[in-house]
Amino acid sequence: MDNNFFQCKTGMHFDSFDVDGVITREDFEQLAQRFLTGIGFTRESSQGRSILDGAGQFWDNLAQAADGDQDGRITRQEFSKAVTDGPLGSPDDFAKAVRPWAEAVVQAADVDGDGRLSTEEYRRMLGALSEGREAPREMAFTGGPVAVDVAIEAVQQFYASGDPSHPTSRFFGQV
Ligand SMILES: [Ca+2]
Ligand SMILES: [Ca+2]
Repeated sequence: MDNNFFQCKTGMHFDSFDVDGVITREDFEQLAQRFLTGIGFTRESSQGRSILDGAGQFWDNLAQAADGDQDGRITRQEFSKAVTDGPLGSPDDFAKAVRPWAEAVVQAADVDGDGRLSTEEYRRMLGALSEGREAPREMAFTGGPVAVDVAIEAVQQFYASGDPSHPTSRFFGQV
């Protein structure tokens, strides 16, 4: 694996979470809010509460791994350190940190609760995740329902893949 690619991509993660030079719990609440708006649930719905909770756990995992001075803010430097030689040093580590968020996203997307995402449910999830940007075409399932487990892995890869050839890697643009 090209580790520079992974670091470059996670640098872009930082940019995608950050609006003011540091990432905080608030950025993840906003991530959750944007997803909820995109998929059409309110914060007060059971899906809304799960999404907010999943985003909070995603933040907790990142903070635990990267907030070196534990001031509740992850600076770019702290983030780079965790990704370069720290607890977020591999795509697997990153995928683990993403997991609670990925689970919450997929469960919310499974609107009829049948344990699978139909093409339509999957498409809505992807649209809400990519927030209006063009989603990777390869992530669009055309061949019928996808088991929840498989969809959770796809969302983890969406954030964590360190493989430049992985289709989801293009989500963050050319690197
Ligand atoms: Ca800090
Ligand atoms: Ca379903």
